[in-house]
Amino acid sequence: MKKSIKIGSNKDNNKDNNKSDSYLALSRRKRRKKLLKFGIPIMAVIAAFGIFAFMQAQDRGIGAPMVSHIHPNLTLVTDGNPTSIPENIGMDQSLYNDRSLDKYGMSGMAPLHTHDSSGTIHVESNANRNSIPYTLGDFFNVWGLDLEGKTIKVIANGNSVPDFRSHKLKDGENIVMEIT
Ligand SMILES: [Cu+2]
Repeated sequence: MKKSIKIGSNKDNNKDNNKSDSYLALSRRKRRKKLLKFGIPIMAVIAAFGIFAFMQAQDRGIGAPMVSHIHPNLTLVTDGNPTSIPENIGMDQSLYNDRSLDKYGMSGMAPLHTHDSSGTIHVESNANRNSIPYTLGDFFNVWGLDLEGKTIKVIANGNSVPDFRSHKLKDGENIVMEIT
């Protein structure tokens, strides 16, 4: 009697096991489906955010060391009068206009800036922009000096510069700009 009960219960157990196995299998399949339906999009969103944050950091040049540091010299003559170039261009808010190159600058500075009124332009960049070199135009964009309607004549190391805006800045170069 006991035996038959035992056998019976074993059978029942087996049945239950089979049932629960197939139930588990079903739920596993469902879970896999759920994972595909929700898990993958969630993972994709997380990955996208990660990539976005990384690119943002890269864009801002976070942690990027200075790789280029050159010093051209600019002499400014306005209507025949020598004009000093302000210090802290690309640092003081009032002398810091075009922000499009910020990501290449060291922290708190445009990659083109001045530290004093000597006319030394500091080009300090966290990127080697050989294919898109820094130009005198970039410097004036950062400065924000209004040159609208002015006649500009530029001589760099004794050579006449046809278009100052596209003139590539070089280390130690002496640039004379006449504004009238
Ligand atoms: Cu410098």
